[in-house]
Order: sequence, then C-alpha cells, then structure tokens
Amino acid sequence: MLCCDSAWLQMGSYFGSSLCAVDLNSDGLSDLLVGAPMFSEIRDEGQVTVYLSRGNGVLEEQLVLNGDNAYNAHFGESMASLGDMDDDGFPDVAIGAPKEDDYIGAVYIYHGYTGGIIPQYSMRIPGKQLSLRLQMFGQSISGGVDMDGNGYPDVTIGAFMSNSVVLLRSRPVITMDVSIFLPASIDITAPQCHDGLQHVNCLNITACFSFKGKHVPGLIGLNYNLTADVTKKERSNPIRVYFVSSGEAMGQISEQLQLSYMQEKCKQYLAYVKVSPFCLLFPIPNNYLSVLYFKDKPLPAEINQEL
Ligand SMILES: [Ca+2]
Ligand SMILES: [Ca+2]
Ligand SMILES: [Ca+2]
Repeated sequence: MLCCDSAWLQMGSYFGSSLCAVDLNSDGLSDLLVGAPMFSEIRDEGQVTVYLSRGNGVLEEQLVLNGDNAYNAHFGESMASLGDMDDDGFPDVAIGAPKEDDYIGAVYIYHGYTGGIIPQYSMRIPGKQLSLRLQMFGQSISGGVDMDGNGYPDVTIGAFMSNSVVLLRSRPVITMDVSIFLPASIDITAPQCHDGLQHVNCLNITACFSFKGKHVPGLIGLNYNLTADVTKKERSNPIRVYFVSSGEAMGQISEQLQLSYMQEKCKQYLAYVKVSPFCLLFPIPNNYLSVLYFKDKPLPAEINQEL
C-alpha cells in the first residue's frame, strides 16, 4: 500500500482517484503516477505523486507534481501515457487540470528520463488557446496512438462541458549536431590580419551542421546565430573576439542555411581578437563561441548549445 506522502495524509484529497502506470525511466519496471486532484493548500489545486519501481513490488516516491499549482485547478484529475513523443527513448505523460482557468481547463506534458520524471513540465496547453468555447478541457486524456501516421504518437483530450474532443498531433523532432573547429592556439605577438589600418590577430573558425530524426523532412531551412565571447557578453563586459560584417565589428552574426537530411554542411568564418593587457591576463576559454539555432518557425524546440 502506498502511504505517508502529503496527499495520502490529507483527508479529501482524493488520492488514488486517477492512476497512470508507465515505465518513465525505461528500465523495464513499470512506474506509477497517483493523482490527488482535490489536494488543497488554498483550494483544490491538486497534485500527482510519482513512484518509481525498484523491483520486487517496491515503489519509491520520486517527487510530487502540481503543474502551476493553480487555484481550483484539479491537477491530476486525469492522466495518460503518451508514448515517446519527443523520440528520446523515454515515455512521456499528460496530466489534466480541467478546472484551471475558471473551468476552461489545461493539460500539462511531462517527460520521462533515466531518473524518472523531469520535475518541470515541458508544455502547458491551456484550453483557451485552442478555442474560447472549451470547458473542462483535460477531464479525459488518451494518448500513445499515431493518428496521422507521421511516426509520432498523438493525444486526444476531452472537454465534456463543451461537448468537445481535441486531437493534438505531434510534430517530428529534429536533432541538430553542431561542431565548431578552432585553431589550437594563436600567436598574439604576430598579428595575422588587418581591421582597417590596424594590425590585429585573427583566427579561422569552421562551424559544421547536420540534422537527424525519425520521419523528418529531407530538407530544412536553418537560422542560427554565432556568438563570440559568450561569457563576457552575458556579463555585459566588452567582448574580446568579434566578427566583421559590412565593415562593422559585431559579437554575433546571424546566418541561414539549407540542410539536407544526414548531410553535414560547414561554413567558414574569420574572427578577430582584441589584444589588451586584460586579454593577456585572462585567457579566452575554449567555450567562447556558441551557436543558437532553430529550424524555420513554427517548430517549438529551440536549442542553445555551448561549445
Ligand atoms: Ca521504470
Ligand atoms: Ca520522451
Ligand atoms: Ca502522429
């Protein structure tokens, strides 16, 4: 018997009124989500307790989820395993909060990983974003079936007070691989380039991109930003490495690229280095370049990778 967590102890939390068995960490042992939709701190925010199976019938509490902990949300009224929506090898789940937003409702998406469930939801789907007519959106959820045959499981969500069911289709997930190649060192005592009349140090940078994924398009448009001296820029300090475009020095350049499936494409850049006593005292770290990249909108995933 599961006991001793706050939802179980609170009278009237309706702990156990919804259940979802799913192997969150893909270890072959089924884990368990238990809803307590009437759990209250102020009024019926609701919560879900996540238990991981340790084998031999032993379930260990990992954590408690509560969405946005919204007033009278009834988070955990419904739950469903969605299959692996983001194609990372771990199942994902949807949790309904059908009374959130004054009985319009919302659904939260959480992802499994090796440690169980990622505590922060990846997506909140508010009913009012889909239609102003919806009421009690998230009272019932069914997932794990690929309705449109695109290789990714989709999800249906009921909103019974508005006589509606919503089908949300998953979009393909694209994984980007980015490599940046730099010279191992530069000789700052012998400037190699000119910036106007000034002798400056410079270095060649090669940035290579490729993408992969299941059932993804053969050709994508990629927008990316190449940023120099990231750590300094984040702290609003003067940057020491810069690019030159149209005669102007800039710490970041934005480019577009057409990429074919599984075919690496590389671009060359020249970066300039400001030599100063400060620069000599504080060596430029290896991760001074980063690439922020995203496919043509409206793909929601945005990845920021530091190299
Ligand atoms: Ca498991
Ligand atoms: Ca997943
Ligand atoms: Ca699908």
